[in-house]
Amino acid sequence: MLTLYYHPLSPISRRVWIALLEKAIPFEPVVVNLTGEQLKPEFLALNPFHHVPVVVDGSLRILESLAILDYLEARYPATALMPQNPAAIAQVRMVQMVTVNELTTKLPALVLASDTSTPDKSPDEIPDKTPDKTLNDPVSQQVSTILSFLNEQLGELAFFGGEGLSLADITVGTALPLMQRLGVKWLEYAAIAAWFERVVSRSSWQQTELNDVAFATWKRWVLLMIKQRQRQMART
Ligand SMILES: N[C@@H](CCC(=O)N[C@@H](CS)C(=O)NCC(=O)O)C(=O)O
Repeated sequence: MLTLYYHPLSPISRRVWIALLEKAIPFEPVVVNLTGEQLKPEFLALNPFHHVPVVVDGSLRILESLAILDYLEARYPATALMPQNPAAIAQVRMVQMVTVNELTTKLPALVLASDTSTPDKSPDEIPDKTPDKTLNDPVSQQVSTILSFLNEQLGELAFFGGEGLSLADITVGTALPLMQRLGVKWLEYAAIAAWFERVVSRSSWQQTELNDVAFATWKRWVLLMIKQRQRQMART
């Protein structure tokens, strides 16, 4: 049986977790405690970059969430999560890459903006706390550009790439719930608003959604990561 090394608070693991549920692939879940277990030699032998998710299927070990999604699609095609026509394939991959390169890179700034517990922050470091309303700071402007792009890509489609759930829906659909909880709204983007309700109401999303306590823990992890990076930068 396939093994998924993951953590339930990891939004990137959640991509793979949802794909496994959608495809009804049986798997053995192994939680990797991200407060240090990922740095132990046993896990580094699986992923030298100390990240979850990792999938092991027989003698095959795969890291990088998008590579894992491609593997699952090719190996377990019965429930297809990739369209067939060239333009739709390009759209799926484009939305995945925009999520990875543009959208998720804004999450740390949004977490920082929503944090009220760090009095040592200088006001210059604190982005606007209501990005949905003002859209007047650089991060909110960038988020708005991404949402507008996604809304245009979706158009009249039910899902990115066509009428069935795709790998793009899974990739962007596991990042946007975090943005929503951090205060980003997309009321003016009607296609995104309808699509969002469509995906988050699915059983696979419901089964893997963070509760409020887990979300608060995830936010603390991100803040810790930001501080660690700031300390590293100060040392160099
Ligand atoms: N590019 C990787 C990124 C995975 C990643 O950043 N995972 C985070 C959790 S969301 C992690 O394992 N962090 C622990 C660490 O870096 O030590 C992928 O897509 O799989």
